[in-house]
Amino acid sequence: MLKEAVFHRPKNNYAYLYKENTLHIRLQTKKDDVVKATLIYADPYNWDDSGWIYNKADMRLIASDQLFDYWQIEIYCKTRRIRYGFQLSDTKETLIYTEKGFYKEIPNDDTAYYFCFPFLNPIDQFQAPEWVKETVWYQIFPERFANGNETINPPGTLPWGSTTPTPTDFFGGDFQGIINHLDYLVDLGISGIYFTPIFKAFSNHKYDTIDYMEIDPQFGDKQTFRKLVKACHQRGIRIMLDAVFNHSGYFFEPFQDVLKNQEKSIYKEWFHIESFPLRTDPAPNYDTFAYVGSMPKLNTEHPEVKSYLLKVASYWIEEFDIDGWRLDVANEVDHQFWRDFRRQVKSIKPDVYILGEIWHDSMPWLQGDQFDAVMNYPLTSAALDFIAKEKIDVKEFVQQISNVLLSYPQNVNEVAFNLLGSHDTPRVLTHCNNQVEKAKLLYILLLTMPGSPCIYYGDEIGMTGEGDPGCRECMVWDENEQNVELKSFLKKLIHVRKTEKAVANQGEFSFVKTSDNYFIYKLFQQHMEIYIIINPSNQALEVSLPVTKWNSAFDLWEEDDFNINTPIKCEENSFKIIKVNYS
Ligand code: ARE
Repeated sequence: MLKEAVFHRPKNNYAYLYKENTLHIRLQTKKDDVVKATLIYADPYNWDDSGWIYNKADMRLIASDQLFDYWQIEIYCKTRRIRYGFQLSDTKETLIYTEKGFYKEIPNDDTAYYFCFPFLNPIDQFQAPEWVKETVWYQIFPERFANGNETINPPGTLPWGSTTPTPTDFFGGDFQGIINHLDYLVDLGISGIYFTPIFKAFSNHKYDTIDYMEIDPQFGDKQTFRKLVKACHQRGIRIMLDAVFNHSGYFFEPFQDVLKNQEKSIYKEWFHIESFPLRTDPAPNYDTFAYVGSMPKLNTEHPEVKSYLLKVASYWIEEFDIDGWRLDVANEVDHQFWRDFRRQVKSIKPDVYILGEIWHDSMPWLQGDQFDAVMNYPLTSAALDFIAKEKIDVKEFVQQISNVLLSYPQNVNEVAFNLLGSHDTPRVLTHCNNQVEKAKLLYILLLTMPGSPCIYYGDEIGMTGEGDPGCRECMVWDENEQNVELKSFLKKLIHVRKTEKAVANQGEFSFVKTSDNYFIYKLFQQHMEIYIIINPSNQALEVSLPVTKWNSAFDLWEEDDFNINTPIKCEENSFKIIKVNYS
């Protein structure tokens, strides 16, 4: 056994409180090394004259990546205290792995050897809003969705869709435009909208805030925004806004005050300034987002800044009843700020969704005290590399997805913000080289994998575009120019997700079969399994489902009964969604 590869650590993604009195415990071992892993566990105070009385339970090999195997078990802890270790066997030996190292025999003279999850305090359980699990998001870049009120067009507004956007164009998208098209979103099946920033700002993207308490006049006023939120809520659509708290815009009043009064400004500590006078050339002498001089970094450790931004966060919830905050450049703001942010916003609206924009491993923010989720870009890149770009094979894709899922507790995965693209990336169909069948397979993954899926405006009608600003073209409203077939496909898929609870994050996910050119995963719920077969290859395949028990089966896509005993024909670049019931 390769002992160096064996790893476990309590109170993170390797051991966490999943639900009341229930722990998930995971273990890492070298790939293809350990053949059996058994958990040894009990209440630490469970003793008699012979020593510690422990229980044993076999763990399940749940996934593997390039280097490691991962084992998992769900344990109900009646007394809510637990010490535990692992009994590991390879073909040659059996060893006991504990917090203090490896042993040949199970030590039971002292529970101090063992890993310790001291007490399962309910308040420490990671808890995100339940509604997020069933939500299907739609991301709107307000400047480009629809122009419903030409009288508030900013100066120099171009005719809608007249040209491919440059970084500085304006086309006049606004709130009234969104209100006018809400029925379109309802028809698609959308239940949440994520808006990129809407506060008063200089640019078309509004990430350079001038006033956090005002709506940008090109979008409308507060009354129109209130109307928009209400209209959405009436239609069962939740609203998430973008909080740009890492930096302000150049024309934010406190920054303007520093520019004016330099060292004497009462706001000088609101920013991270290296020296005076402030300059932007050749590089800013103050901290910024990236090297963008027009985005001075805010000093979120400063009590006044913190108090101001927390007031902003509360205001839009209290006054407008928004349902979520997406936090821009979330990983460059201090953790303490986010802890206070969470406490504050959850005290006003306990089921508000807090979504951090982080593209990397985010466990430090997902312990239950800061964010509910992050934007799941690692899933995006695995899916695109595999299906759209054909850069990785089935095996590597499965490994990468397993890695993403194992990086977090299951309750974190259930509310992850899954996306195939955004206002920062090329559009899905462009990644797919305009092959719609590929994009459809990506949507199958997006809508059936654990997490809360988000569709970027216009992707559903087959819009294309490279990265920023190419991905920010005006929404196409002329049906003759929309890919209506793709739209109907997505509408049907959203409907399947909504009607089948196992798909909407209530089912346990696992890969069940991988071959050179296809793979199958399942979503499991009591007495029911949903199998998803994906064949991204250029050949039709005959596939059989690894089902051991079944009473009836149903093809959810074709809406027809299904005979599990006959091999399934899966066309090239195609998929199947099969529901199996058993008693
Ligand atoms: C503008 C121009 C760009 C130009 C850029 C730099 O449009 O063409 O390249 O300036 O001069 C906003 C606007 C952008 C604007 C930018 C700067 O939307 O249009 O770009 O401001 O003015 C990293 C960050 C992540 C960030 C992305 C873009 O970690 O936080 O980069 N995303 C948010 C928003 C953006 C927004 C900002 C931040 C700033 O979503 O829309 O930009 O408020 C890797 C890395 C990631 C990296 C990612 C993307 O995977 O690991 O860290 O994200 O790539 O580059």
